[in-house]
Amino acid sequence: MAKPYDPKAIEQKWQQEWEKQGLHRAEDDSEKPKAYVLDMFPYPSGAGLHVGHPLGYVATDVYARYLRMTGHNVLHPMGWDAFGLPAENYAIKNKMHPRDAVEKNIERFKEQLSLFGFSYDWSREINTTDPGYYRWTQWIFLELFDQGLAYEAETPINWCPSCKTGLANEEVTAGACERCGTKVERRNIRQWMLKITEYGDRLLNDLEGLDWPERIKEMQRNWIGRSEGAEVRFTLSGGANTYDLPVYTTRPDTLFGATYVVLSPEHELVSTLLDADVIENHKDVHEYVAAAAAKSDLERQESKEKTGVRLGGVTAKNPVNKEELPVFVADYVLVHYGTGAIMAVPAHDERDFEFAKAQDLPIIQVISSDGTSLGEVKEPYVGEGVLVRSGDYDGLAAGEAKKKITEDLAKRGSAEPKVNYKLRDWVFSRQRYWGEPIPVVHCSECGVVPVPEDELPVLLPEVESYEPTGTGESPLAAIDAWVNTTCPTCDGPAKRETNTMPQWAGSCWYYLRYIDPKNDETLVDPKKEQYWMPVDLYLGGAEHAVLHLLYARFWHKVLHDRGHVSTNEPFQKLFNQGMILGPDHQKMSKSRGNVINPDEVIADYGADSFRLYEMFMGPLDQEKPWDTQGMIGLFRFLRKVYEQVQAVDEQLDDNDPIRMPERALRAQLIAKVTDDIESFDLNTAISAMMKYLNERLSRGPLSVLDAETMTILLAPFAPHLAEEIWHEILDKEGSVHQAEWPTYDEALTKGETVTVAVQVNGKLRGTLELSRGTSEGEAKRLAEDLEAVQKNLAGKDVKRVVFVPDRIVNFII
Ligand code: ANZ
Ligand code: ZN
Repeated sequence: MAKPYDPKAIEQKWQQEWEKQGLHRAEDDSEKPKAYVLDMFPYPSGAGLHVGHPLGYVATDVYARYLRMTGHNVLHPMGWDAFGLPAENYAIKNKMHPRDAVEKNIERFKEQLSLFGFSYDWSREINTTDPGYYRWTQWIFLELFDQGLAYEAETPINWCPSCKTGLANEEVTAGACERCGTKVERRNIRQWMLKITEYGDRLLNDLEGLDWPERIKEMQRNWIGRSEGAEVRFTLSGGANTYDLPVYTTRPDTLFGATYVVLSPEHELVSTLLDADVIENHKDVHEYVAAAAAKSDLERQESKEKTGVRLGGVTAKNPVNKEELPVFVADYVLVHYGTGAIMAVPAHDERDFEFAKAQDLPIIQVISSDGTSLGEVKEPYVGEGVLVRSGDYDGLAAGEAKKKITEDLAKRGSAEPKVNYKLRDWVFSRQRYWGEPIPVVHCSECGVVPVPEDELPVLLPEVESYEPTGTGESPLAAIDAWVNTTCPTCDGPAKRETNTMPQWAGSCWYYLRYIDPKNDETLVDPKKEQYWMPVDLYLGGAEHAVLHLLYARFWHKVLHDRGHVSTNEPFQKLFNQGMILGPDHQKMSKSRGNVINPDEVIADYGADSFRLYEMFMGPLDQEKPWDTQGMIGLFRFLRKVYEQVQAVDEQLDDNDPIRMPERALRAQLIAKVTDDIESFDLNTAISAMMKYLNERLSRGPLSVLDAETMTILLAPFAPHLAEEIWHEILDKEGSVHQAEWPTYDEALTKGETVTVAVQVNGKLRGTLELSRGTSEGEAKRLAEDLEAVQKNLAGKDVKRVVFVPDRIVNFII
C-alpha cells in the first residue's frame, strides 16, 4: 500500500532536522564560489506576515537552495527592521512599550516564517534595535559627521501633525505623511541633515552598472532629477535701485519668448522690495505673500489655477534684447529650486501658459516645429524645433541655440551653464522616542561634540512616556538625568542630542552586518566583507524604489570612500516581486475582507503546496490574484509525485538503449528547470515538472533514476516532500539539499525523436523511434534487438552496416 501524502506528518519533522544539523549555515571561508541572496527584511508589524511577504521569500529560498546544490557557499540571512514610526505607533495604540511590542511581534513573525521551511541562516539574525547593532548605526553617523556630511540646520521641513515629527521629502506622498496620510505642514525646526546631494552625480551615474529593473532605475533618476540648463542674469529695477536677478532655465533657447518674470513668494528680493517700499501695490503683494505662506506645498503646486500679483513699478531687463519685462510674485514658483525665480515663456511652457492666460499677458512663439509655421498659440509647444523671432539666432535648431545663446551671454557675464538637482539633503532627525539616539552632545564651550567611539552605543533610556510631545522636541528631552552629561572634550556640562534617527537608518547598512553579526571590534571584518560583497541578488517590493534603496546606496558609497567596504555599490542585482491580490482581484485588505492568511493555507495543504503555488501563479514581478483552487492543483501534483516515486519500476534499466525517449525527456526536464531557475522564471520551471510527469507516465512507471532526478529538481521548491522521498522512499543518505544538481547530455535535449528505418539487405524489417542524433553504435544495438531483425540475421554473417544518421540502419549480409 502506498503511503498517502500528508504534509503535516513530514514538514515540521524536517524543519527541525535541518535546524539541528545547521544545514543552512554559510561558511565564512570556503573554496566554493560565494552567493549572497538577500531578502528585504521586514519590520515586524502587529499584523504579522501577509501573503506578499512569503512570495519574495519563497523565490529567494528556491534560488538559495538551488545555488547550494550547484556548489555555492550561500549567505541567506534574515532579520528585523524594528525601529521607527510603524513599531512605535503600534506600541502607542496598544499601550505597550515599543520594545515589548517589537519583541512580541518578532516572535510571531518568526513563528510564521518557520512554517515555510525557509533555509535562512538564523545564526546571523539581526535586530536593528539591539544595542549591539545600533552601536554601529551610530558609529556610521559619526563617520558621516567626521566627513562633514552630517550637519545641523534650521530649515522649514515637512511636519506631520499627527505623527508629531519631521519627515524627509521621501516620506511625503502627494503632500501627505506616507505613514498616516495626514496632510503635511511646513515648520521651522532645528534638524540634523545628511548631505546626500554631494553624492547626487555618483548615485545617478552608477545606476548604469547595476542589474536592476529599468523602472526602478528610472524612478531613482527622476528623484535625483538632474537637469542641465543655464543660470541667466536678469536685471531688476525698482525705485532708484537695480538688483541682480539670476533665473534658472533649462531652455535658454527660448529667451526671446520670455514675456514676464516670476519670483517665488519667499524669494528674498520680494521682502527687500517690500521693505524698501518701492512696490506701488505694496498692500496687495504683502497680502499675497502672507496667503501663500499659509498654503501647503501641495496646494501650491497642484492647484489648477495659477495665481499671482504683479509687482507695480518693478521691471526686469532681458539680457538678450534689453527688453523690460513685468515682474510677478506667484506661488507656482518654488523657493528651493533653482534660484527661486524664473523667466516665463508662455508659448513653450505649460505653467507659464496658464498663468499668462489668467493674467492676460503676451504669448510670443519663438520655437517652430519646421521653422516657418507661425500663428496664434492655442497651446504651448514644448517640443523640439527651430528658432524664430530670435534675432541672429533664427533658423538654429533648439539644441544648438541653447548652447550658443548661453555661450554668447556668458561672454558678457550674463549667464553660465548650470546643472540642477531635484534631490535635497536628507532630513535625518526625528522628534520621536523609538529610534537610535544621535550620538553627539552639545557643549556651550565646544559646540557639537561627537560621543567618543568607545562610549557607543548611546543607549536609548527608559522613559515614563514615549509618546510624541508635538513641541518639536523628542520625549527624550524630558529626561534630565539622561540629557545632562559632560562634554567629552572639555569635561564641562553638556547636553545630549535628543533627536533620534529616522527608521531608514538601520536598513541602510544591515546587509553588511549579516556578514559579521557578532563582531564587536568593527562594523564588519574586512576579509569577510571582501569575500561576501556585493549582494548578488536582492529581492523585495517596489515600494522601496526610492527611499531605502537610495539611502542605502548613499551610505554604502560613504563607507566605501572611508575605506570600510570594498565595493562601490551594495546591491548588484535587484528584483522586485509583484503584489498578490485577493481572490477578488483587489488589493488585499482587512476592510475588504479578502485577506488570505498563509498560516491557514499551510495548516490545510502544507507549506510545500503553498510555496509551489506562489511560484506557479505567474511571473514573479507581476501582480496576480490568489486562487485557492489553483493552490489545490499544486497540492494534487505533489501528491501524484509522492505516489509515483513509490511506484517505481526497479527493474527498468536506464542504460538500455531502448529507454532513449525516457532519457531524452529527463534531459530536457533538467535543462529546462536549470535554465528557468537561473533566469528566475520559476513558474515555468514548475509547469515543466508537471508536464514531464504526465508525459513520462504515459510511457509507464518511473525508473529509479527518473524518481531521483525528479526529487532533486523539486527540492528547492518543495523542500520537505523532497527530503521525505529522498530518505523514506529512495533510501538515500544525507540531505537531498546537499545532493548534487543533476547534469544532462546536451544532445538529448535537442528534442524531437526521429523514425529510423531498419533494413536487412535493403529490405525494411522494422522501425525505431530514436532521439535525433543517436549514434551509430547505439542505433545498431537497438536495431539488433528487434525481433524481425534477429530472425533475418540468425546464422548469417553481417558483412557491414550502412548507417544514415537519423534515417536508416541497413545490415548487409
Ligand atoms: C524657461 C522655460 C521655457 C522653461 C520653456 C521651461 C520651458 P526641470 O527640468 O525640472 O529642472 N523653473 C526653474 N526654477 C523653478 C522654480 N523654482 N519653481 C518652478 N519652476 C521653476 O525644470 C526647469 C524649468 O522649470 C526651468 O526652465 C523653469 O522654466 C522652471 F519653454 O525656464 B524654464
Ligand atoms: Zn565642551
